[in-house]
This record gives sequence, C-alpha cells and structure tokens, in this order.
Amino acid sequence: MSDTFVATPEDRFTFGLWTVGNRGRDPFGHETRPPLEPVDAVHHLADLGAYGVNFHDSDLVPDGSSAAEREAIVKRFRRALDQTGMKVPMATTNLFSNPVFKDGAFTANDSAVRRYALAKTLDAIELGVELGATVYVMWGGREGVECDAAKDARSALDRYAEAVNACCAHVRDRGYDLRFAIEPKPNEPRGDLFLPTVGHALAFIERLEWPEMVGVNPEFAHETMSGLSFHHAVAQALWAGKLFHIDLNAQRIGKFDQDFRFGSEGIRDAFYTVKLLEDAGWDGMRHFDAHAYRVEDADGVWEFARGCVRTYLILKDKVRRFHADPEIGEALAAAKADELMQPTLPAGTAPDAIAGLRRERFDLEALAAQGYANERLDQLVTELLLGVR
Ligand code: DIG
Ligand code: MN
Ligand code: MN
Repeated sequence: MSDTFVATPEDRFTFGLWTVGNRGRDPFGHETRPPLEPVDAVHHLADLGAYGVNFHDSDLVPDGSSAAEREAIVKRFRRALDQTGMKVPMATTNLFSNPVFKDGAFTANDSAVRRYALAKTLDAIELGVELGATVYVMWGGREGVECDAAKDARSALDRYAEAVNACCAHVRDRGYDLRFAIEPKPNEPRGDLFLPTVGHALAFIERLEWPEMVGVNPEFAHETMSGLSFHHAVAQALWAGKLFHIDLNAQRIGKFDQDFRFGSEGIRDAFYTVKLLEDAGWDGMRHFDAHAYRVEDADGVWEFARGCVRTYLILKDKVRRFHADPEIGEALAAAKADELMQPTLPAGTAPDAIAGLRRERFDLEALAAQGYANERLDQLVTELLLGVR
C-alpha cells in the first residue's frame, strides 16, 4: 500500500483491547484466532501510529484476579504504555459477559446483581483513572429484556439513572477528571435494549442528577442497525454538546451487529461522519470499535486495523477536496446550503419582529417552483468518493 494515509498519534486514532484482540468467536462457532496479550496489542497499535488503547476492566485484569495479580498486570501494561507513548483515553466495564448479568447489570431485577454491577463499575473506574482515562463508556449490553412482563421499563430507567448518578457522585467525591459516555444500541444481545438510540440516551441524560457529567458514545453500527442516519445522530450529539466519544465501524442496515472495518459498508455515511467531525474541529478520539472478519488470521487483524485508519484518512482527504472543489462550491450555492446557516428571524422574536413577519407577503408560486440542484450536488459527491474528482 502507498505510504500516504499513514496514521500518526496526532490523528488520535484509538482501538479497544477487545477489538484487535477479538478471537473470532461467534454465536455459531468457536474462536479462530489465538489470544492477543494486552502488551502486544499496545506495541502493535503503536507501530500502526495509533494514539491510544482502551479497555474493559476484564480485558486487562481478568475477573477474580488477586490484588497482587492486578498490580503485576497493571505494571506490565503501564511499562508498555511508557515504552510506546501510547495513552489510555477511555475505559469501560464489562457488564455483559459474566452470566451473573444475564438479566441485566444496572437494571437486573435482583438487587444483589445491581449492587455487584455497580461495585464492579466503581472498581473499574479506579483502574481507568489510574491509567489516565478521562472518558468512561457505559454500554448497557445486558440492560434490556425479552419477556416484557418481567421488567417494568420505567423502573428499569429509574435503576439505570440511579447507577449512573452513583458513578457520577463517586467521581465528584474523588475529584477525578472523568466524564461518562453512554453508548446506545437497539438490541443484541438482549431482545430489546434500554436506551436504544442516541436520541433516547440524550433524553435520559437530561433527567440525571449531574447531566453535565454525562454524554454519549454513538456507534456507527448501532444507529445503522435501527435504520437511522449515523452522522445525523452524531450531529445531534455535537449540537447538544454531548459527543464525549465515538465508536467508528461499519454495518449493513437490518443485520446483526457486524462491527466491520470502518468504511467497509455505508461509505457515504462514513464520509459525512468524517466531514462532520473534521468540519466541527471535534478533538475527541477517533475510536474504532470493530474487529477483523472471523476468517482472518493474526496477520489479518493488523490489515483490518490498518484499513480502519487508512479509510478514515482517505475520507478526511476527500473532505478537503470537497471544500476545495469549485464545482461543488457552485452546487452548494445552487442548493442554498449556506442560507440554512442564517437565522430565520434575524430581528429576533420580540413582538414587533413577530408582527413584521406576519405582515410579510410570500411569492408561494415562485418558492414552490424553484429547484435546489441536489441531483448535480449529489452526483459530484458520488464522483468525489469514486475518485474521479
Ligand atoms: C460494544 O459496541 C461496546 C463494548 O465493546 C464497549 O463496552 C463499548 C466501548 O466502545 N462498545
Ligand atoms: Mn457494535
Ligand atoms: Mn461500541
């Protein structure tokens, strides 16, 4: 491959230990790849030009490890971070693998399970902070239901909010520089998940005790599974000041959560997502929550990771070319794209401004007849993405 589009830490690409460490197991087949040691993942990702690595508590420190084992693991991991300069921007808790969470974690009916889930999360927050994380993701993979009679949705949201508030209270008490990012998903592994989309999560956050401490971590695959526009979800999170993290990958609508290599499906939504992040000057981590195809061997995993970052950088260059292309500029003007940036009521909403609006007369015939030249604009974007511009 050409040596352009090579990642550097300034690009702020990150991967989770569970992504490049994914062993290819699926609901119908065993692992196809050997385990990947966290230290090896750090070195490989550093060689790829990544900025950092993220983890679930259990990815790094296996459940049930003694304090001495935990200390040794963290010491080895920290040495690899120091040797490579890799950072740990985000941490999270595995509240979905252990069978104890089969009926949920924060929203389990059994209060002992809820209390264990919260204790596990508080311990995992300590681990994340110890290694430098400033964002803490909460993906409620088991926070859902199959038999609706068994779980009252409003009570589940009460318990979910109680757990998030407790985590915020702990972080405030300890004075940690840590914010929470809720990751929505519509379903899988539960029949239906609570907080299924970015919209649901944003509404939920506003009802928390410290909403300013909580944002969202939208995932490309998860909004796409619902048939929604991923970049519109990201735009609304940005608009609300709540885009605290992002999970980039790829997905076909209506399929199970594929977590494919970024850009391998949905290339237009991927382009508009990169355009949105870059145009907004968003300084968050470009995190790939994805994994290699099950058919890949260990070498294929690093082709997968390289493909994620290359595609992001290629699309970032397409965004530059979009803005520099004079014909696209003309087509944007014909579509009146800039006019949307103008307030509808430049004089504000005072009574005289409203009165002035109501006296205004509109040429409805002309307004209805006008064209917006979207076909030409969209074709130009298509040709940009196909590499002929
Ligand atoms: C799955 O999309 C979830 C888990 O992998 C993890 O908790 C979170 C962090 O990106 N994404
Ligand atoms: Mn996913
Ligand atoms: Mn994710």
